[in-house]
Amino acid sequence: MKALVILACCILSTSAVIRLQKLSSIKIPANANGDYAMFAGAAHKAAYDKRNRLLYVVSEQHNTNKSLNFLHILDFTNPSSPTILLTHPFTQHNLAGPADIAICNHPSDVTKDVVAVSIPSTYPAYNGKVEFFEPYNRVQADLTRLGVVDVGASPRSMAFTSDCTQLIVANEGVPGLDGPEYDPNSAFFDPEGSISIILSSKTSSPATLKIDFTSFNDRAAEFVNRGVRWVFRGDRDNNLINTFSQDLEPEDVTISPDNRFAFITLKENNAIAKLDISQRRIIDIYPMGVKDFSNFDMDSSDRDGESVIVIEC
Ligand SMILES: *[C@@H]1O[C@H](CO)[C@@H](O)[C@H](O)[C@H]1NC(C)=O
Ligand SMILES: [Ca+2]
Repeated sequence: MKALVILACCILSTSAVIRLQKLSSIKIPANANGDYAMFAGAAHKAAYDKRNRLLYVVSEQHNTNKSLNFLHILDFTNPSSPTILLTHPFTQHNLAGPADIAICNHPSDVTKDVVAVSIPSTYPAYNGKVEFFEPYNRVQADLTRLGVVDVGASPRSMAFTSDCTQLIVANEGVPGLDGPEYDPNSAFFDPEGSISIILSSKTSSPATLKIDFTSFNDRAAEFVNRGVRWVFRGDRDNNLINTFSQDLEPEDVTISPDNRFAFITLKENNAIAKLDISQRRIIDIYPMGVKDFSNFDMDSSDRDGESVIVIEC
């Protein structure tokens, strides 16, 4: 079972202390029968629609059992007792379940509000999609699908510019087989990590741009020297070369308040990429450096059967 816990925040201005207080919780079912289950990933990612006081919750992607992939729409008019208004299944052939959900509430124009769901392919080698919806309509009790577009391999996190006209998508490009495990013809493949920019998502076939990291390949040594991790470089015994750009894996996106830049974490590479949104160009990759543990207590092994706190490393 996975439950959403709803917290209320009260800021005490005199001392600037933030205290969180539990208001309510709601269980999210793991399948269409309404059953709850442990470790089912029923509540994986959420996005809040502040105009309509709705919470959109997607389940974790199930590649093999498509009957477990959902978007739930919750009524948050009263956060003390949220309810599920609608459950939308994702059952498309060749696609896994949703990886992330994003909503844009336009500052002044309600007709520009839009919901996006990123959906990877069943096999990581292939490109995924982003599907667009109108926000849930309470009067009609209906979720209208606007359209769907192709993005890069294994799309994950997404962020809208504040005017809702551009959606930035991190396509992680995780390595894996290009077919089922039992099929001897399935081969290992590591797709390019990339960023998609989707324009005017409220049309039935929005324009998209895809930006990858191949232009950084001839500077790979420089970035590695600065601390960017290039984890899998290939298997030379088997003549497999894996480039720097294939190894960079965009994970989470956030956009600067002035909408000029997107910052994209490259988790596996311990780095952050900076995208100039209007120039459509990744302008730099910043290494995150290493953490000095010498002043922290740490239990560095889960295999010794006990908790040994190492005081000095
Ligand atoms: C998929 O999940 C449903 C709902 O829990 C279950 O009834 C079904 O047996 C599962 N199918 C497979 C192939 O695991
Ligand atoms: Ca990759």
